[in-house]
Amino acid sequence: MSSTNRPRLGVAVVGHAFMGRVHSHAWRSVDAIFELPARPVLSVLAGRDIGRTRAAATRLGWADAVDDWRALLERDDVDLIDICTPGDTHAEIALAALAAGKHVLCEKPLANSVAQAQAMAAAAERAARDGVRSMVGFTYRRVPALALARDLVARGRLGAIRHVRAQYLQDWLADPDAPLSWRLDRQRAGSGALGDIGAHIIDATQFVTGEAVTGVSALLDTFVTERPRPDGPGRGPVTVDDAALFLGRLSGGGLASFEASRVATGRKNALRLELNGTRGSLSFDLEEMNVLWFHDQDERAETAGFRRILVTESEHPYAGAWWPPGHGLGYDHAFGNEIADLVVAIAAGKDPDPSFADGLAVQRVLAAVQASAADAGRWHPIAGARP
Ligand code: SOE
Repeated sequence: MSSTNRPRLGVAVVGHAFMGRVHSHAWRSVDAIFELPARPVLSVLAGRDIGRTRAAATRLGWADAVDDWRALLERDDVDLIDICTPGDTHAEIALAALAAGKHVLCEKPLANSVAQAQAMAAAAERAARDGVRSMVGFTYRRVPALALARDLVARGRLGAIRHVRAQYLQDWLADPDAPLSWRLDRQRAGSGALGDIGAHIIDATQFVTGEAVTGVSALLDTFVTERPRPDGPGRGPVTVDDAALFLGRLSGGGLASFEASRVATGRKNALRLELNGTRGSLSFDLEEMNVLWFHDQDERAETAGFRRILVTESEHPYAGAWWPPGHGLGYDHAFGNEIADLVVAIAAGKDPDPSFADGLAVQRVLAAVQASAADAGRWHPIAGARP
């Protein structure tokens, strides 16, 4: 369809730090890559400081800048609000946006508490009745290799899932002099490595297996308890975890282990997932994100073994929209895939996934991990667990 006869989808992003930049880049490029049923228009970037927001808007390609997200609610040139702010603001912005009839994309974790996530999921369900859509940004679902992993599991190629080994390892807090930021403040972020990156491996596990985490036993630790204040002398308290380690049970009967750390020296962005099923196994590492390893247990022992699949063929999820086989994708492409799916769902009048209900499901696991860790690692079942 040519750009003239497609409806426009006016977009606003709230926040212009790491996530705001990645999302802006994806909104700007997505229409050039995918054949979309609506044309995303980069209407407004919202921030807190108008000078900095204007500068970011110019650089990132936004037509306008505002210093209060509430200004977006009344604007006719905004159909969708994309929330890229710290977790303590997600619920307020998302609830107001949905009430104003704006579609919402919200970064993960969905909220800072189960109560907030419940209110958001309920509001999303109500809004969907009026055609207003919402999605939570578990972007790794749109990495082609993980989408392929899910397809293989759904097609029964792994049989019954016995084990999931999930890790998300980074090292940007290994330096004890790395400064404080909102990500180290429990009031703003909800938790540390747990919510920031642990949320991703919980969602990836539930997404790839199609099963729910039904209970956990957990340990959390903060190795560096005070860090330099970024804008003043001295050090201030770190109020979140540096690392989270937990065991989980899956609704299909399998066993899962989870490890999230921001002090794992040498590991930069290593989201690793290994699944062992009765018919085979899969292994993935985000630091080599175009590759999926697959072992087929039904093959003859003589030649069986982990096979390296380069997930860049047009048969593979999302890959065909991008470059020729072998010309791999990177971190930002998954956001383009996510946004393309969102635009298609909005135009088709369908609910995109992951939904706010999926975000709530992850939030329940996060809360159970925190409760278990505060309770000497005792087993905490997850009420109403759903994949
Ligand atoms: C966004 O999806 C995100 O979770 C960030 O918030 C993390 O900090 C990043 O390391 C992984 O991606």
